Amino acid sequence: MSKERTLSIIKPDGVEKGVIGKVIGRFEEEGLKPVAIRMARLSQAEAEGFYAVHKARPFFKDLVSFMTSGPVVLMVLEGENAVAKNREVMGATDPAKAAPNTLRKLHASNIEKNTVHGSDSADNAKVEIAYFFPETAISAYEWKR
Ligand code: YYY
Ligand code: MG
Repeated sequence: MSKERTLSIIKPDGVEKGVIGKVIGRFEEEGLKPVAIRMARLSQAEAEGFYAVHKARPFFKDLVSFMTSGPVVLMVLEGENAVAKNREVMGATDPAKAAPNTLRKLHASNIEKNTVHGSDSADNAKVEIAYFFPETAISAYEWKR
């Protein structure tokens, strides 16, 4: 086990449904400590760059359009095995296939409007965190609870 960081995004549907607090609260309960948080409305170029790996996929255009449709909450989460832990708490990409009590099962509407993003590997997490946050915007602190 090692302390790790991952990038989380509360997508426009999560912001619109008013579950920002519920999602962040769940991360805190699960040992995923927010060390940077910023609300933003992504530009088309930012969303396209962020999801560049999916550029050739049939859902790319709709994904970019959805991700720019309203504000998002960008977060860096820190914790033991944060990448895998966050993916576990998020649940499967398609909420219909997501395990009970995962964020996507609880809040997502469909495979596109699926409430949260999470990095899928430690290497990608580093790239995704740097895409949105300079190191100086990340706050180191310890939990006392
Ligand atoms: O990492 P994760 O978000 O669980 O799924 P990805 O396969 O990386 O796809 C990124 C994003 O694209 C997904 O969260 C929704 C959207 N998407 C889609 O709209 N339709 C698909 N068939 C697959 C993915
Ligand atoms: Mg992914």
